[in-house]
Amino acid sequence: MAYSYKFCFGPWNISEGIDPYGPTTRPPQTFDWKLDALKKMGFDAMMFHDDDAVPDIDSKSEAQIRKETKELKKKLDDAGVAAEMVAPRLWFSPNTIDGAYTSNDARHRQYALDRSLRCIDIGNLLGTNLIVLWLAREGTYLRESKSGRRSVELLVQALDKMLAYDKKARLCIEPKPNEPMDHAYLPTIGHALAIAQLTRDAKRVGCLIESAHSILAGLDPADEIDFAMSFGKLWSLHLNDQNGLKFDQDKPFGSTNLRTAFNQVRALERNQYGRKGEYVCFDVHPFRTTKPEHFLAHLENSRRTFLKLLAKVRSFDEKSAQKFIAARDYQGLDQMVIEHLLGK
Ligand code: GLO
Ligand code: MG
Repeated sequence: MAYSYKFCFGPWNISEGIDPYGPTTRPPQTFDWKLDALKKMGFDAMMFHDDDAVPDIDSKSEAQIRKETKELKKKLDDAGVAAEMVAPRLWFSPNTIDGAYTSNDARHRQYALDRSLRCIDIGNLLGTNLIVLWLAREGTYLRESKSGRRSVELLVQALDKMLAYDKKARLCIEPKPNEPMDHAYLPTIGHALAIAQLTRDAKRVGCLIESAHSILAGLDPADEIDFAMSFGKLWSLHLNDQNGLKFDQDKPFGSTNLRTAFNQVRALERNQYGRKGEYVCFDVHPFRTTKPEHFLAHLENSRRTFLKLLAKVRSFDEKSAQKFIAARDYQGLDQMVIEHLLGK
């Protein structure tokens, strides 16, 4: 039976075009502008970093954090927009230069943990128990600087403390193999689901697949979706696109490889992603060349492409495909897929 998907993005996805080689190319927009845009475009939810919810969070008291989070919740309620998740931004502060949970400095590890627990509080006030952990700096530039074995232990300790702090929190690991690190400790969905097994409550540790991150790991994002969903562990999703093994590009969904995008939508359909309330989020950025008047095109286009591919998935001639498969005529199957995507 056909069902529909719910869509989401984060305030950071309306970005200004800065890159390591040049400044911004578009003016910044306020949070209210972004929320209004999300609502007008008919998206269902917003994802948050802890400091998207409470700017300058490190300089604020717990009482102030609660107050500002409640104000945000009211804004979201008035707009009829849900908070999908909250993620601690553990890669920006002077305290996380050497990693967060795996820093060699115990004070910095404590900072990361404290901030993660505040993040769980923020999630509770915003009505979500989903905590996304993109472990940006948990890895090394220099292999000899940390012990991989000890880093796994430190990661498990940190996850355990979060799980113990709130019995309802669900931790959702977003793996990425590199960037900013040379090598990250949890580069793939396999790693994320494996480390979940070492924690005190594996049921509450799941994962988030980002298309670009899978591609950077040399994997097929559709296979990652099937794998994670075989474990019932795909709790969120960052669809986007990526042209090979380069810097993280966060291109609009389907922008580089339509067939890979088609196969991701196919995997989502066959596994009934979204049935338990999960959202399809787009972690995409405007091209640096984008003019301010086209500020939102990458988001609208990503959803549009998703929906068009969904129609392609639902109209795929499965019977004919099965005939090709039974005859081991994969040449025929290949052409059938290509022509289906090309259309009449
Ligand atoms: C970067 C990540 C990043 C996270 C976000 C949520 O490569 O994709 O955008 O998804 O910070 O934790
Ligand atoms: Mg992401």
